[in-house]
Amino acid sequence: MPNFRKYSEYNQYSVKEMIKRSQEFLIKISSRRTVREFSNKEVPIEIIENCIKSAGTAPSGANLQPWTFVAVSDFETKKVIREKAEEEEREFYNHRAPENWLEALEPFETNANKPFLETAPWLVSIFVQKYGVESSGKNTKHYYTTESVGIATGILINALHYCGLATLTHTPSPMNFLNEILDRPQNEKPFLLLVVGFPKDDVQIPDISKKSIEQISKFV
Ligand code: IYR
Repeated sequence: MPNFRKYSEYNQYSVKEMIKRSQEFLIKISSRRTVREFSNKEVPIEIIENCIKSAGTAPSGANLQPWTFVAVSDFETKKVIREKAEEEEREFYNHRAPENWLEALEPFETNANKPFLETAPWLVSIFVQKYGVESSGKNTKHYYTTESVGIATGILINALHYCGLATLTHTPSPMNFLNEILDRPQNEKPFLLLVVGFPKDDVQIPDISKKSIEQISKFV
């Protein structure tokens, strides 16, 4: 059992300071946009490592931290990931996707072509550990795995944005090919593939907006 200790790293602010910080954070996070075209400019590994460390601070069911982040910069590996992802995407766009799904995607002008999987300097493949495996080989239970990895991924996206990097949450479906390419065990299920780097010069983004506070919340 863990011991308890004083929460000495907690920061307390005045209400005035809290309001200011909430406004500052809102401005900062509101400038995050998904991009689909990346520059090939390198991003130092230290930044990616620190952002993954940040993601690793996320709360998780019973603190079992049911995630694995595989950061890929090796060009040959990125190339194979692109080939396999495009195979799945062609199947999706040409056969599997229902008409209304394709319609919903129209504003984003996405298609089966995924050059960013080679261009971007980093692909972070995020896996959910559906259960744990002890060194003896015995399986152990994990709890709320999807919720936990979703929260960690949110922190990762936020950390990368804070550093001045752009991301694209890419979800080729099915993504099982990532287990094979990245040599991940059976208890790990691909969650999503986060494309990370600098936006291409003068990148264009869809002119879309977020829902208002009234639309997304209710105060009772
Ligand atoms: N995975 C496909 C399709 C796709 C689906 C949704 I929902 C998006 O928001 C974006 C794309 C692709 O990556 O093109």
